[in-house]
Amino acid sequence: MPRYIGQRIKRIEDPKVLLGTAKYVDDLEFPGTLYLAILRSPVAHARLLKVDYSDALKMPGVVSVITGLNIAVENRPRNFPMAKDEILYVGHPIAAVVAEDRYKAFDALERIQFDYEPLPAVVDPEDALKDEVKAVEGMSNIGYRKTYRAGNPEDALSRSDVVIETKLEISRVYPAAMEPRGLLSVYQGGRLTVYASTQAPHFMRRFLKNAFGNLVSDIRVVQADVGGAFGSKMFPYPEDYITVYASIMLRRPVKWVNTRRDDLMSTYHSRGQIHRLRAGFTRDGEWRALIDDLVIDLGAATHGYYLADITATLISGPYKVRDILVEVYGVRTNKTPLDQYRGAGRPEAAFVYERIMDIAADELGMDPVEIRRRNLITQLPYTNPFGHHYDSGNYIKLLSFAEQYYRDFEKRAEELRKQGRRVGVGLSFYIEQNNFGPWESASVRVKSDGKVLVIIGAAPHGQGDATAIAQIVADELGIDIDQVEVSWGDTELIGEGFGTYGSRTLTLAGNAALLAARGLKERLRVLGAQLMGVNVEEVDYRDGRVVHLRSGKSMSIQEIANAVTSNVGGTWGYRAEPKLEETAYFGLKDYTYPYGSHVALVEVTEEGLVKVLDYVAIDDIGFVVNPMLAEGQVIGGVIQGFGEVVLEEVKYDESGNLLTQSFGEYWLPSAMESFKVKWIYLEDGKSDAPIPSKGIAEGPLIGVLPALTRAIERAVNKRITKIPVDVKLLI
Ligand code: MCN
Repeated sequence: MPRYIGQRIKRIEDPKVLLGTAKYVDDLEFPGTLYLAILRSPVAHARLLKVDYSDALKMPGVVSVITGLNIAVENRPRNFPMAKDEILYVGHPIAAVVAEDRYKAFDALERIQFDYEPLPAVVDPEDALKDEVKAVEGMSNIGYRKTYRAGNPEDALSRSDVVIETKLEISRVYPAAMEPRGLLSVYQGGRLTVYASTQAPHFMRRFLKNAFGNLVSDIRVVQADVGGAFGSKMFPYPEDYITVYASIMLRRPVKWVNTRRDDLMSTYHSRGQIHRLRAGFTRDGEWRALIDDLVIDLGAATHGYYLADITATLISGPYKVRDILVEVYGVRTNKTPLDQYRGAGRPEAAFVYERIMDIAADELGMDPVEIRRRNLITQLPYTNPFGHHYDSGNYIKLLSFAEQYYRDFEKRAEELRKQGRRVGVGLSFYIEQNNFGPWESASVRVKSDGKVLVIIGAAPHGQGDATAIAQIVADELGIDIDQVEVSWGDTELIGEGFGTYGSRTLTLAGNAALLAARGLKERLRVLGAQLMGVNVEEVDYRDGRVVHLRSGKSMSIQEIANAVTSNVGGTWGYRAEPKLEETAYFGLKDYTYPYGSHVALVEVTEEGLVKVLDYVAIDDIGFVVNPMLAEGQVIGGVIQGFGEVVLEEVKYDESGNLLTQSFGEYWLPSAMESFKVKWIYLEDGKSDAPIPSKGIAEGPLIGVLPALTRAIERAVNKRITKIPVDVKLLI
């Protein structure tokens, strides 16, 4: 019987955070560290004519100024981490000052003169599509173009009884991690060690190796403690390359940490999609066809286009519609480049298919639950029109479960409406795609004190995966959880790995740890038998002991570890290698597809504030290893989603000036807006992994957008087609 998995075990990660002993990049100190500050463009689009940094260089404490850094950086604007001859967005790095302390570095930025000739800025993504004014000189604004076609959508649309035509907008948001991005690059004795606020150290090493492999032979990347990432610290940024370059050139440790203002303009924004669509339904609510023009606002680089691919291929969500055309246009604009944020393309898809469901329900006079029931996929596995293999579960069962809450919330809303209050209820159903692969690694090792150290290639940064993985390993080895330690985030601890993203860590690293622990049991049997002088065929591993079945003799893990690690002379000979560790890699053949339904009861006050009166999230993620950790993800994700629906929007003026340069203008949900979230989980949709889990971390942000939007729509009784919702305009 497992003792730990399935239980609400408290997080082993928390003591250092609570005690203030966690070390973020900015807490790390090396003797002789230099500080790097970035001069960023104040204009959106211009020809850069001249950068004069001679005055800056004369300032005391200034060591170096870097401009026009020219190294091959995958997919960055024109492959340069810095503006060379063309400025492409507000915040585009123009120069970097390296100085003895950060104050001197920032002071010196003010002494750099640069001449530029303004160019017209491309701001509106639909204007960009016209391709008249160029966002990047000499290049088409259409940086990415793809057609997704399935069935015969034109025909299916023409044969529909009712066609909904609408434009839906999901604004740009900023993935607001509590800790801004930062990096400390230490070049010492010919070796490069990079301490980073990253969610994927092995990934970062691959990128840095490609950029600097000709200058340094090996790169070690260490993940410092990370104060949140939400997808934004997955790929390296221009500043990372600039800082690493500076430390290699100067042969000194160099530290750069973004200010909040810099972070708001340089951390890649996300979402930024516009859908102009026509959706065809039969009179009794069957969704038959979709034709959608998807414009994604890529900003000043094209690397974020894959988000539109994810949205397009999941645009039918959990529904049976198969006649679909999505024309994807990825447009360049003079804005901060776009990349992933929690959910990465799936929240956008869910916003679209769930808006379609609710609008259709209104147009057809149908109940929102009924129209969904009518269209939900009933047979799993199911291959969707663009090749996603929805693997397992029971959508109808989960919907019926959610319906009970929906009906109850509706009753309560009715009562409140009688008192003259503006109240609405929203229900969403969503599908999630996760376990982005290809695999993850784990090593399990017995230390000299007999405790078990698990090292994973993934790099959690707040999710609590270490606790869940300790639960898995403790159960597999039949030992107490306090005998298990989990370590991660250092490319030197484990050879290869990926990181923590795509709601993959528990399933991929957790199962890798399980397989490694199984291997370790074998090693312990061999060593135990050897040390007891008996045949290995005659021993069994049972709850932390190797037991000789005939005699009842046994040795604990501690005793075996002690014998092996204190054996100075190696006197027990050469008959077995004293190997007390095992490494395993685990990957699934395909993605997994959790699903869920969110139900919200919302009031819009006289002042135009959105108050969530009740909220329930119901998910099926297969086997849940630690319900408390999963629930934590749901609560955080739902509140984050409230921000996206009600508060958060990156804003630019028509010249491309960034208007949201502080938390005064970019509003995040605070304790004031937060509300209680009830989480319920079903376990019908298991994955194929030995521990048959799927991911939870992004699902809540997918389910919340359409549920809250609908609830607000019902409260104000006006159709909503854009998030964030400008509630004050609607009341
Ligand atoms: N879990 C579980 N049983 C399951 C699935 C998960 O007990 N069947 C638990 C896990 O043990 C883990 C948590 O739930 O504690 C989330 O696990 P998982 O779904 O595997 O997701 P990841 O750990 O891979 O998290 C990545 C995900 C992503 S993609 C973003 S973005 C995001 C998110 O995590 N960024 C976060 N949540 C975040 N939470 C914090 N605090 N900070 C971020 O930057």
